[in-house]
Amino acid sequence: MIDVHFVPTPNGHKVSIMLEETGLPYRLIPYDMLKGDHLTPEYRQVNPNGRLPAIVDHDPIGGGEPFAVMESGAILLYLSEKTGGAFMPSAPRRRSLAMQWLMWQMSGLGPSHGQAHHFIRYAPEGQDYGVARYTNEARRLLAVLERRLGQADYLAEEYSVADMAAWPWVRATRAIAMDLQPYANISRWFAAVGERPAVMRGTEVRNAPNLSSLRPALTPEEWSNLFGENMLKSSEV
Ligand SMILES: N[C@@H](CCC(=O)N[C@@H](CS)C(=O)NCC(=O)O)C(=O)O
Repeated sequence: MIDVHFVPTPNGHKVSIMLEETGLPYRLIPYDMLKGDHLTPEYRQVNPNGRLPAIVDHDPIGGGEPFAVMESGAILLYLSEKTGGAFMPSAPRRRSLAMQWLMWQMSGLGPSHGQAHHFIRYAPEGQDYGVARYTNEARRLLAVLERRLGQADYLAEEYSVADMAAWPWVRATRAIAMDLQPYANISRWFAAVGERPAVMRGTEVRNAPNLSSLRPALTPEEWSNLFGENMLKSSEV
Protein backbone atom coordinates (compact mmCIF):
# COMPACT_ATOMS: atom_id res chain seq x y z
CA MET A 1 0.00 0.00 0.00
CA ILE A 2 1.20 3.50 -0.83
CA ASP A 3 0.18 6.48 1.31
CA VAL A 4 -0.31 9.63 -0.75
CA HIS A 5 -0.08 12.89 1.16
CA PHE A 6 -2.36 14.74 -1.16
CA VAL A 7 -3.82 18.04 -2.21
CA PRO A 8 -6.05 18.32 -5.29
CA THR A 9 -3.66 20.68 -7.10
CA PRO A 10 -1.71 20.11 -10.33
CA ASN A 11 1.25 18.63 -8.43
CA GLY A 12 -1.06 16.35 -6.45
CA HIS A 13 -2.94 15.26 -9.56
CA LYS A 14 0.24 14.16 -11.33
CA VAL A 15 0.62 11.50 -8.66
CA SER A 16 -3.05 10.43 -8.47
CA ILE A 17 -3.10 10.12 -12.28
CA MET A 18 0.05 7.93 -12.29
CA LEU A 19 -1.37 5.73 -9.52
CA GLU A 20 -4.60 5.28 -11.47
CA GLU A 21 -2.66 4.58 -14.68
CA THR A 22 -0.51 1.91 -13.03
CA GLY A 23 -3.26 0.41 -10.87
CA LEU A 24 -1.04 0.41 -7.79
CA PRO A 25 -3.05 0.28 -4.56
CA TYR A 26 -2.96 3.57 -2.67
CA ARG A 27 -4.56 5.45 0.19
CA LEU A 28 -5.14 9.19 -0.07
CA ILE A 29 -4.31 11.27 2.98
CA PRO A 30 -5.94 14.63 2.23
CA TYR A 31 -4.38 17.87 3.49
CA ASP A 32 -6.00 21.25 3.85
CA MET A 33 -3.22 23.74 3.19
CA LEU A 34 -5.44 26.66 4.18
CA LYS A 35 -5.66 25.16 7.65
CA GLY A 36 -1.89 24.57 7.68
CA ASP A 37 -2.15 20.75 7.80
CA HIS A 38 1.23 20.55 6.05
CA LEU A 39 3.11 22.76 8.53
CA THR A 40 3.60 20.12 11.22
CA PRO A 41 6.86 18.52 12.37
CA GLU A 42 5.25 15.12 11.61
CA TYR A 43 4.84 16.03 7.97
CA ARG A 44 8.49 17.23 7.86
CA GLN A 45 9.41 13.61 8.64
CA VAL A 46 7.67 12.59 5.43
CA ASN A 47 8.76 15.52 3.26
CA PRO A 48 11.71 17.60 4.52
CA ASN A 49 10.63 20.34 2.08
CA GLY A 50 7.19 20.54 3.68
CA ARG A 51 5.35 20.78 0.38
CA LEU A 52 2.74 18.48 -1.13
CA PRO A 53 2.49 15.86 -2.53
CA ALA A 54 4.65 13.13 -1.03
CA ILE A 55 4.24 9.37 -0.87
CA VAL A 56 5.22 6.69 1.62
CA ASP A 57 5.64 3.26 0.10
CA HIS A 58 5.09 0.53 2.69
CA ASP A 59 6.39 -2.13 0.32
CA PRO A 60 9.28 -0.19 -1.23
CA ILE A 61 11.46 -1.07 -4.18
CA GLY A 62 14.34 -3.10 -2.78
CA GLY A 63 12.45 -4.00 0.40
CA GLY A 64 13.07 -2.73 3.90
CA GLU A 65 11.43 0.00 5.94
CA PRO A 66 8.64 2.16 4.51
CA PHE A 67 10.18 4.68 2.11
CA ALA A 68 9.13 8.30 1.63
CA VAL A 69 9.46 10.12 -1.70
CA MET A 70 9.04 13.89 -2.15
CA GLU A 71 8.85 16.00 -5.33
CA SER A 72 6.13 15.08 -7.78
CA GLY A 73 8.55 14.41 -10.68
CA ALA A 74 10.65 12.07 -8.53
CA ILE A 75 7.46 10.35 -7.38
CA LEU A 76 6.43 9.70 -11.00
CA LEU A 77 9.84 8.16 -11.73
CA TYR A 78 9.75 6.07 -8.54
CA LEU A 79 6.30 4.71 -9.41
CA SER A 80 7.46 3.97 -12.93
CA GLU A 81 10.45 2.04 -11.60
CA LYS A 82 8.21 0.20 -9.16
CA THR A 83 6.05 -1.00 -12.04
CA GLY A 84 8.87 -2.18 -14.29
CA GLY A 85 9.23 1.07 -16.23
CA ALA A 86 5.56 1.87 -16.86
CA PHE A 87 5.02 5.09 -18.80
CA MET A 88 8.75 5.59 -19.37
CA PRO A 89 9.56 4.73 -23.00
CA SER A 90 12.03 1.88 -23.41
CA ALA A 91 13.65 3.23 -26.61
CA PRO A 92 16.63 5.39 -25.59
CA ARG A 93 15.69 8.52 -27.57
CA ARG A 94 12.12 8.51 -26.39
CA ARG A 95 13.27 7.77 -22.87
CA SER A 96 15.54 10.82 -22.97
CA LEU A 97 12.69 12.90 -24.41
CA ALA A 98 10.45 11.84 -21.51
CA MET A 99 13.18 12.90 -19.06
CA GLN A 100 13.76 16.19 -20.87
CA TRP A 101 10.09 17.16 -20.86
CA LEU A 102 9.61 15.98 -17.30
CA MET A 103 12.54 18.19 -16.22
CA TRP A 104 11.11 21.04 -18.29
CA GLN A 105 7.80 20.68 -16.50
CA MET A 106 9.39 20.51 -13.06
CA SER A 107 11.78 23.43 -13.55
CA GLY A 108 9.81 25.60 -15.99
CA LEU A 109 6.11 25.05 -16.58
CA GLY A 110 5.21 24.22 -12.95
CA PRO A 111 7.18 26.92 -11.10
CA SER A 112 6.39 29.70 -13.59
CA HIS A 113 2.70 28.88 -13.86
CA GLY A 114 2.69 28.57 -10.06
CA GLN A 115 4.03 32.12 -9.78
CA ALA A 116 1.48 33.33 -12.34
CA HIS A 117 -1.25 31.81 -10.15
CA HIS A 118 0.27 33.53 -7.13
CA PHE A 119 0.43 37.02 -8.63
CA ILE A 120 -2.91 36.82 -10.48
CA ARG A 121 -4.94 35.12 -7.74
CA TYR A 122 -3.35 35.66 -4.34
CA ALA A 123 -0.98 38.65 -4.27
CA PRO A 124 -2.36 42.00 -3.14
CA GLU A 125 -3.77 43.77 -6.16
CA GLY A 126 -1.58 46.24 -8.03
CA GLN A 127 1.48 44.00 -8.38
CA ASP A 128 1.67 44.78 -12.07
CA TYR A 129 5.31 43.82 -12.52
CA GLY A 130 4.83 40.35 -11.00
CA VAL A 131 1.63 39.77 -12.98
CA ALA A 132 3.27 40.81 -16.27
CA ARG A 133 6.51 38.91 -15.61
CA TYR A 134 4.84 35.59 -14.88
CA THR A 135 1.98 35.94 -17.35
CA ASN A 136 4.59 36.48 -20.07
CA GLU A 137 6.61 33.50 -18.90
CA ALA A 138 3.47 31.34 -18.60
CA ARG A 139 2.55 32.25 -22.18
CA ARG A 140 6.09 31.64 -23.43
CA LEU A 141 6.02 28.15 -21.92
CA LEU A 142 2.64 27.40 -23.50
CA ALA A 143 4.13 28.42 -26.85
CA VAL A 144 7.03 25.99 -26.27
CA LEU A 145 4.52 23.24 -25.48
CA GLU A 146 2.44 24.15 -28.53
CA ARG A 147 5.49 23.82 -30.81
CA ARG A 148 6.49 20.48 -29.29
CA LEU A 149 3.00 19.06 -29.67
CA GLY A 150 3.03 20.16 -33.29
CA GLN A 151 5.96 17.78 -33.81
CA ALA A 152 4.63 14.75 -31.93
CA ASP A 153 1.35 13.46 -30.51
CA TYR A 154 2.83 13.27 -27.01
CA LEU A 155 5.84 14.92 -25.42
CA ALA A 156 8.01 11.81 -25.73
CA GLU A 157 6.17 10.65 -28.88
CA GLU A 158 4.30 8.06 -26.81
CA TYR A 159 2.18 8.82 -23.72
CA SER A 160 4.50 9.00 -20.70
CA VAL A 161 5.09 10.47 -17.26
CA ALA A 162 6.03 13.73 -19.03
CA ASP A 163 2.43 14.16 -20.24
CA MET A 164 1.09 13.27 -16.79
CA ALA A 165 3.29 16.00 -15.31
CA ALA A 166 2.38 18.74 -17.80
CA TRP A 167 -1.33 18.01 -18.28
CA PRO A 168 -2.63 19.09 -14.82
CA TRP A 169 -0.77 22.41 -15.13
CA VAL A 170 -2.37 23.05 -18.52
CA ARG A 171 -5.73 22.15 -16.98
CA ALA A 172 -5.14 24.75 -14.27
CA THR A 173 -4.69 27.59 -16.80
CA ARG A 174 -8.44 28.10 -16.56
CA ALA A 175 -7.92 29.44 -13.04
CA ILE A 176 -5.72 32.22 -14.40
CA ALA A 177 -8.10 32.90 -17.28
CA MET A 178 -5.69 31.74 -19.98
CA ASP A 179 -7.49 30.72 -23.13
CA LEU A 180 -6.22 27.51 -24.74
CA GLN A 181 -8.16 28.05 -27.94
CA PRO A 182 -5.27 29.68 -29.86
CA TYR A 183 -3.13 26.62 -29.10
CA ALA A 184 -4.47 23.99 -31.51
CA ASN A 185 -1.85 21.32 -30.72
CA ILE A 186 -2.16 21.75 -26.97
CA SER A 187 -5.95 21.58 -27.28
CA ARG A 188 -5.78 18.32 -29.26
CA TRP A 189 -3.32 16.76 -26.77
CA PHE A 190 -5.23 18.12 -23.77
CA ALA A 191 -8.46 16.47 -24.98
CA ALA A 192 -6.72 13.16 -25.80
CA VAL A 193 -5.04 12.90 -22.40
CA GLY A 194 -8.19 14.10 -20.61
CA GLU A 195 -10.22 11.29 -22.19
CA ARG A 196 -8.07 8.61 -20.58
CA PRO A 197 -10.14 6.87 -17.90
CA ALA A 198 -7.19 6.88 -15.46
CA VAL A 199 -6.75 10.63 -15.93
CA MET A 200 -10.45 11.18 -15.30
CA ARG A 201 -10.30 9.05 -12.16
CA GLY A 202 -7.09 10.71 -11.00
CA THR A 203 -8.59 14.18 -11.20
CA GLU A 204 -12.13 13.52 -10.12
CA VAL A 205 -13.50 15.56 -7.24
CA ARG A 206 -11.58 15.04 -4.05
CA ASN A 207 -12.05 18.30 -2.19
CA ALA A 208 -11.33 19.81 -5.56
CA PRO A 209 -10.56 23.52 -5.43
CA ASN A 210 -12.91 25.86 -7.20
CA LEU A 211 -10.89 26.49 -10.33
CA SER A 212 -13.28 29.19 -11.46
CA SER A 213 -12.61 31.30 -8.41
CA LEU A 214 -10.07 33.75 -9.75
CA ARG A 215 -9.42 35.47 -6.44
CA PRO A 216 -10.22 33.28 -3.45
CA ALA A 217 -10.77 35.34 -0.30
CA LEU A 218 -8.34 34.17 2.39
CA THR A 219 -8.56 34.91 6.09
CA PRO A 220 -5.36 36.33 7.65
CA GLU A 221 -4.74 32.91 9.23
CA GLU A 222 -5.11 31.12 5.89
CA TRP A 223 -2.82 33.66 4.24
CA SER A 224 -0.22 33.11 6.95
CA ASN A 225 -0.42 29.32 6.53
CA LEU A 226 0.16 29.58 2.81
CA PHE A 227 2.50 32.52 2.37
CA GLY A 228 3.33 34.22 5.65
CA GLU A 229 4.60 33.86 9.21
CA ASN A 230 3.03 30.46 9.99
CA MET A 231 4.58 28.97 6.85
CA LEU A 232 7.98 30.48 7.69
CA LYS A 233 7.85 29.45 11.36
CA SER A 234 7.14 25.85 10.42
CA SER A 235 10.36 25.63 8.40
CA GLU A 236 12.68 27.09 11.05
CA VAL A 237 15.29 24.74 12.50
N1 LIG B 1 8.34 20.91 -6.75
C1 LIG B 1 7.33 20.46 -5.84
C2 LIG B 1 6.33 21.56 -5.60
C3 LIG B 1 5.39 21.23 -4.49
C4 LIG B 1 4.48 22.40 -4.11
O1 LIG B 1 4.85 23.57 -4.20
N2 LIG B 1 3.28 22.05 -3.68
C5 LIG B 1 2.31 23.03 -3.24
C6 LIG B 1 0.93 22.48 -3.50
S1 LIG B 1 0.71 22.08 -5.18
C7 LIG B 1 2.45 23.25 -1.76
O2 LIG B 1 2.78 22.34 -1.04
N3 LIG B 1 2.16 24.44 -1.28
C8 LIG B 1 2.15 24.70 0.13
C9 LIG B 1 3.04 25.81 0.50
O3 LIG B 1 3.49 26.52 -0.41
O4 LIG B 1 3.29 25.99 1.71
C10 LIG B 1 6.66 19.21 -6.42
O5 LIG B 1 6.55 19.15 -7.64
O6 LIG B 1 6.28 18.31 -5.66
